[in-house]
Amino acid sequence: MTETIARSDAGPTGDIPTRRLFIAGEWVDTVSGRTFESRNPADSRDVVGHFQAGSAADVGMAVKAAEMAFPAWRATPAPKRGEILYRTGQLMAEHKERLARALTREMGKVIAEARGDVQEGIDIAFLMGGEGRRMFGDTVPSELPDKWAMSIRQPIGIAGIITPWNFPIAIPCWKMMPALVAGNTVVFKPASDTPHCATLLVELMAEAGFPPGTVNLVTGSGSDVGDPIVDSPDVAVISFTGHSANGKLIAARAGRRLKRLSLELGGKNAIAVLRDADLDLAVEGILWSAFGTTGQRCTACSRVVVEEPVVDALLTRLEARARALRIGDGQEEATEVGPLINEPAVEKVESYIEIGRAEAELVTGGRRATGEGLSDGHYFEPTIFTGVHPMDRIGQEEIFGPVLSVIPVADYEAAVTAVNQVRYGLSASIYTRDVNAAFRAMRDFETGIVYVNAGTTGAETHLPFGGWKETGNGHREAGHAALDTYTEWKSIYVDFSGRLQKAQIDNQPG
Ligand code: UN1
Repeated sequence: MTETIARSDAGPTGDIPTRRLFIAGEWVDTVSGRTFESRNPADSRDVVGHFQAGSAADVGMAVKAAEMAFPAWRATPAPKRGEILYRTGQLMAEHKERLARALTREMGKVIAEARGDVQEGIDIAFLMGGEGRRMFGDTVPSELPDKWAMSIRQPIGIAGIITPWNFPIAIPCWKMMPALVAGNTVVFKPASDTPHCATLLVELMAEAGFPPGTVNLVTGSGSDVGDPIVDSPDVAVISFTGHSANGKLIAARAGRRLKRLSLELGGKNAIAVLRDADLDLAVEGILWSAFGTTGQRCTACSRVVVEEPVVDALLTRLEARARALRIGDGQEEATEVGPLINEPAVEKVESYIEIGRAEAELVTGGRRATGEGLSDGHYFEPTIFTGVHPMDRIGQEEIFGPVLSVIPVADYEAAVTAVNQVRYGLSASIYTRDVNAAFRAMRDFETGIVYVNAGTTGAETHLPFGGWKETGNGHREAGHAALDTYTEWKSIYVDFSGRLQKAQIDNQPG
């Protein structure tokens, strides 16, 4: 493994390694020679590494490599492609602790969650490895005699994979594993906040045996690397997870070339708490969903919609527990809330605190977290507002931080209206002991994911993941639905009657 690590390492700058791009099976420097650094959000003095600041020229080479690799890769039997995914999953499992430690250092989430992030990558590698043996279409009867009808999936070509920093191992795997098992080749641009995680993942993929050019890594900014990938006439499909504003810009660019595009964007996920709910259980789910990953999940709970009779009881418990959460470096097993990703994220959260103070009542939090060991990190206190109206800005806009809005409502009908009255539709949850109310919510919530008596986070990799409305554009990740993003359907008819048979005509009466 030491040897593999050395390959991405262009040598130290002082004590700090400089990592390279991965193109055509080689670790290479950028054409420009420019680099950028990645820092630890728990301690901004800690430089994780220097990374290549790629540009359109590097993207061009990566796309060329992916293009050259495509014919042989698509011709490789899918079960054999799947075996390389299995090997990747095995290597990730062997290196799970090392990956998780690196992930916490670069992204900040607490170590238990970092292990979960890596595990989610392992799960999808194995799931999609299995798809190599199962990538089925339909075989159906023809309406005509002596005629065969079936459909098969085929790869699209080069997949441009643009990923966020909040799940820096899991999300690249969610995207690359289905793309690769289906026979596409990949140009991967990770978030500029987490290039190290991406590099470590690609090192393992190279070691697992992906042929040169099937997986290419280009680090750098969205405008210098992401846009050229989206604009490249040779990249056939784009998958992007990130902010809605960026998703809309990408959609406009990709639309000019009618590219296949899978978008996974924002959320404003709600937990509804009915008056009959087990409030202690609800508190556990709310805290975990709202303040886990410091609120930086697309699935994070940022709204609690509560029936009025239980608002006070719930709020008392929530406030006490939120105040007691241990804030600190995620490397410590006891830490419950790690830092935000960077200084602009802290400033964004602060700006919403100002908005919230004008709209509602601050219950707890609302400030940068201070104290021993926190002064060099991007820490923020778990924050709760109450008396929030469903249409208030803090009840409507994605904050992507540890800020929770409590929205009192009169009854179930008002709760459903509030849950649905946002432009996003990723995840929603209901706490109730009433089985009828639970089933109504399963039907009524306008979200791609619904939980009953559980928080809004924690989707598993074998069901479709994605949202309604402005959370996306109708595509789903994970599950076998992910293959729809990365394959073209081909319907095939074989006529073995030896004569011309006309569908819709020959078999009609008269
Ligand atoms: C995301 O935040 O974009 O369901 C992904 C969850 C995780 C995935 C979140 N399994 O919270």
